Amino acid sequence: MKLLIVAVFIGLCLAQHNPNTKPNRTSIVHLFEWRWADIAEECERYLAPNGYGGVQISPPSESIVVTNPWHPWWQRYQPISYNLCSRSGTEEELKDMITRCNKVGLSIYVDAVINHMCGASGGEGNHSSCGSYFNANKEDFPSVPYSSWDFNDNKCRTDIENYSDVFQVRDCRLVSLLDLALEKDYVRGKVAEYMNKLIDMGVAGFRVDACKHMWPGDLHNVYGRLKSLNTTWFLPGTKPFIYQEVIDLGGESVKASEYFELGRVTEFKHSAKLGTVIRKWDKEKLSYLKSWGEGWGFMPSQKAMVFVDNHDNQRGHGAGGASVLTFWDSRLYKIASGLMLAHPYGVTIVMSSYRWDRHLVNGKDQNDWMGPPSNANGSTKAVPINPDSTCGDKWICEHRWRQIRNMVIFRNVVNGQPLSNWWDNGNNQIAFSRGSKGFIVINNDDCELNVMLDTGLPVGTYCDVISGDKSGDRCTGKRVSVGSDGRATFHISHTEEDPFIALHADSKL
Ligand code: AAO
Repeated sequence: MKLLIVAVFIGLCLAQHNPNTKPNRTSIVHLFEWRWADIAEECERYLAPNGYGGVQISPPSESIVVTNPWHPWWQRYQPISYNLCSRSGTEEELKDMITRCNKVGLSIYVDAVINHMCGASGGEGNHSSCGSYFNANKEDFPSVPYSSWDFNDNKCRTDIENYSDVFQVRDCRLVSLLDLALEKDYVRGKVAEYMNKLIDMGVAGFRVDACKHMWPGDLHNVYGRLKSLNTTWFLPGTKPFIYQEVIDLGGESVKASEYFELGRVTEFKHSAKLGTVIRKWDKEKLSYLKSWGEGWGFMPSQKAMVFVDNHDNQRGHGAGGASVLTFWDSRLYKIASGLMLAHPYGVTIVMSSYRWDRHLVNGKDQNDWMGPPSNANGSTKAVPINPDSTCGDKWICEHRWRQIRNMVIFRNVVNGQPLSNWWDNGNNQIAFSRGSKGFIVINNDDCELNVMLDTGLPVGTYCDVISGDKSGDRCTGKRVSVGSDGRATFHISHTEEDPFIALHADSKL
């Protein structure tokens, strides 16, 4: 019994579920493939003033450099060492970015690739982002160092073929990536050393890659070795935020729930289902969202990380399939983002992408490997900012779209408020409030919306933050008058580019 109490206590101490964002900053943006120098600028010039809480960065560890295909984005998911030079910049640039973002109140989350090293066919040489020598055939990575003793070959030397066999999933190779033996004290130590170095540099937490392929007990041990966060930026004793990538759409041997105790977990059902509902596939309707969240069989809200799309499923990798909404379907994408950010479920991640030459053949993108906008030598291009505040050079910057940015602010304003005043027309017109702080109305039907609704808001005139912005006492978008009874009349045509309206306490005129 005593032992059990101690075990529970240790479990609670390890529970790293708090995103460590500044108060009332609720959302993280994934600046996929951005250079460190650009992220630092973006924290200062855009993310801080617009209420973002943190940034998920692409893997900073040294990776293989692949030239066939030409510098694919996924080369960064093949570590060669834990040195910190990557396609996004040098260790100094990384450090500078973490410091500058922290200074303006933005937390940095590192995508930690600790399940494996490069692919078995990675070859031998110095084709790595810091130029370190390695030999994939011999499993020799001297810059860590790891040798063939540090891999799971004694358990399995083949690729995962059967996802219903838990031993295969966790001991064999994910798409031929050399699988680290995380049960070994030495390997655990090296991984923790890498993560602790980043903690010392000031990061607030980690997205842990491919957790399905690691035993929860091994992760428990590694997380247990992590330091508290750097006290220059965080309160003494603050644990790193951990969110684990586990794809669980049901029907496999590994369950997301096995990882709940260790940190948050990515809820892929949210991404797949949100796309299905907004596309109105499978006879789904917005009105069914009344029970969105746990009511749809999702994991508990306090364990969930949610997103409309991620860097994998926006290009057909990972899971979610064709229903997943991306910037390519911008109208529906904005509705999906609005819904996710208005709804209290989970901790939200906004995706920020780059455009590539998508080439679909029978639904499969032949160019799903294409990396970020690059120079001839493969180095990543800077993100230029246009005078209208959009991004140039194929950087999409969804996080700068007015509708998405303003819904991130909406989520901050309504933080902690319950979902209330639900209304729907039995079809694809819905509305709900977050307590008395915010209200959203969506029309995804093929007919007009004309209705008077209880908003839960105090009397006054509000600026709709989807069609415009409040600036001073002016509103560049639609105005909505809420009566002393909390009711207001809404008109939304189904032909509008953005068929939804959002009002909140700070958009009151
Ligand atoms: C590249 C090449 C490979 C080559 C390899 C080594 O593409 O051909 O063999 O190098 O040389 C990324 C890319 C990979 C790339 C890799 C390394 O996506 O293409 O391989 O970098 O460069 C599984 C994992 C999940 C993983 C996902 C992609 O469980 O952890 O695959 N995501 C992370 C990262 C990702 C990265 C890695 C891991 C590796 O986010 O960017 O890979 O570091 C099922 C399973 C899922 C499984 C998927 C895909 O999903 O449930 O666990 O994800 O299959 O294999 C329905 C089902 C759904 C199912 C889905 C797809 O939706 O309901 O459950 O279908 O079948």
